Amino acid sequence: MTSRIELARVDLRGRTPTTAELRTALPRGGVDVDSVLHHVRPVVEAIRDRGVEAAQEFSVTFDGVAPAAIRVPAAELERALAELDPAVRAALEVAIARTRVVHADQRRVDTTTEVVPGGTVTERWVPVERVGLYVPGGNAVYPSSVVMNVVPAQAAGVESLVVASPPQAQFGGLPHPTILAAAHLLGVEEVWAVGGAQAVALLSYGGTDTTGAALLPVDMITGPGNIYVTAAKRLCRGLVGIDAEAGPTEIAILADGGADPIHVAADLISQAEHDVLAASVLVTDSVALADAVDAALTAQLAVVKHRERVTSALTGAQSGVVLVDDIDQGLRVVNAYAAEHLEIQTADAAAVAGRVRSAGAVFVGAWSPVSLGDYCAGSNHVLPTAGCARHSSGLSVQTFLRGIHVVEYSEAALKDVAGHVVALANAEDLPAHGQAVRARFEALR
Ligand code: HSO
Ligand code: ZN
Repeated sequence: MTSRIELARVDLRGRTPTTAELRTALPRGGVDVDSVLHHVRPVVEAIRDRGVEAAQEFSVTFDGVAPAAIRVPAAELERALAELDPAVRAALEVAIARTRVVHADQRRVDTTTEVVPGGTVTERWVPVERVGLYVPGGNAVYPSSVVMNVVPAQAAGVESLVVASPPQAQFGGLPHPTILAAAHLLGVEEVWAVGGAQAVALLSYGGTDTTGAALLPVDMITGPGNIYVTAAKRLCRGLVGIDAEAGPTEIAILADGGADPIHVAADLISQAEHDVLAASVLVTDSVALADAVDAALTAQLAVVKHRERVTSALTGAQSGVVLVDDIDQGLRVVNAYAAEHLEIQTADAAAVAGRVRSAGAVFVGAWSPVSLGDYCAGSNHVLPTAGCARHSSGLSVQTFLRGIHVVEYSEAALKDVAGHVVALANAEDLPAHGQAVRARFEALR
C-alpha cells in the first residue's frame, strides 16, 4: 500500500525573482562536515604518526575486521573478476569502453605562444603522478564510480593509481568483490583494504604493512565517501589534492506540457533512490504536467524497491515542483539552481539546452535519462552538487592534469622588456626584482 505522493509546489508564476531569490527558492539537502571534524582529526593524526598499525585498529573499530595484509593480493583481484556475474561484466565493459572514448577526446595538447620574437611561453600539461581513488563499501557499492574515477585518470596519463576500499567482514576482510572486479577490469593493480577517514589519511601519508608492503603516499585523492571521508579529505587537503566535496545527488527536470509524465516521474525517482537527502526537482510551465507527474509518482512508487528512501527524498524539503510562466523563466530557475543533473524535456530540447549556463551535466530530450549518464553514456557521473556547477565542472581528464608554464626568452627579448620589469618592480617596492634583470645587462659593482 502506498499513499498518494504530491510534490511540494513553489509557484513563481507572475513573479520576477532575482537570481539570489531564485537560489533560495529551491532549498537543497546538505551535510554538516564541520560537525565531525573533531572526531576525524585524531584519526588522521594517528595515521600520520603510526601508519598502517593505526589504520588496522580503526578498521577493527569501524569495519569490524582487519585483514593481516591490507594490500589485496593479485589473485583476489583475478578471482573477483572471474566470479563476477557475466551480465555485469559485459555492462561494465561497455561502460568502460564508452567512457574511454569520450575521455580520450579530452586530452590536451601543449601550446607554445610566441609572445615576441625570441620570447615564448609554453603550456605543458603534465599528469598528476600518483592518485588514490577512494571507493566506499557499505550500502553504496558502485562499480560504476570506479569506472568514472579511473578512466579520466588513466586517460590523463596518471602512472600510478591506487584504490582504497573498506575491508568487509562478510568477504573475509577484503573489499566488496564487485569493486575488486571493476578495478581489475580497468587494469588497476594496487588495491588496499582500508576505508573511511583512515583510508584518506593513509593515502595521504603512506605507510608499510606487517608484510613489508609499502603504500606510497599519493598526490591526489578522488572518489565519493560518507561524511567522515569528506572530513578527512578536508583535513588532508593541501598535503594532497582532492576532488570536490560531493553532496547528495540532485536531478532537475525542465519540462513543458509535451513531456511524458511517466518518464519524468521515473527519472525523479531514479535519483531519489540514492539517498533520503537526494533532491528531485521538476520545473515546468504546465500545471497539467505537474498533476500528471504526481499521479505517475504515486503509481510507480507502489513498485519501487527502495520505497521508503525514495518517498523520504521526494517529500523532503529539498524536492518539489517549481511552476513557471514559460520556458524562459524556467531557464532562469534552472540556471540559478545549477543542478548536478539537468534534463531538458521540452519542445526544441536541443535549443533550450543550448541556453543552459549552469549544470553539472545536461540530458537532452526524451531519450537521454540521467541513469544513462550514470552508467553508459560515456559522460562522467562525478559531477558538482550543491550549486557548485556555477563555478566548477565534473571529473574529467583535466582534473588529473597540471598546466606548467615554461618560459624561455632570448637575451634580446629580455633586454627589450627589461625597462618595464624594472618599472613594475619599483612600483611594488621590490627593487631586487628589477635588479635581477638589470644585472644581466650591466656589470654589477
Ligand atoms: N547519480 C550518481 C552516480 C551513480 N548513479 C552511481 C548510480 N551509480 C551521482 O551522479
Ligand atoms: Zn545515480
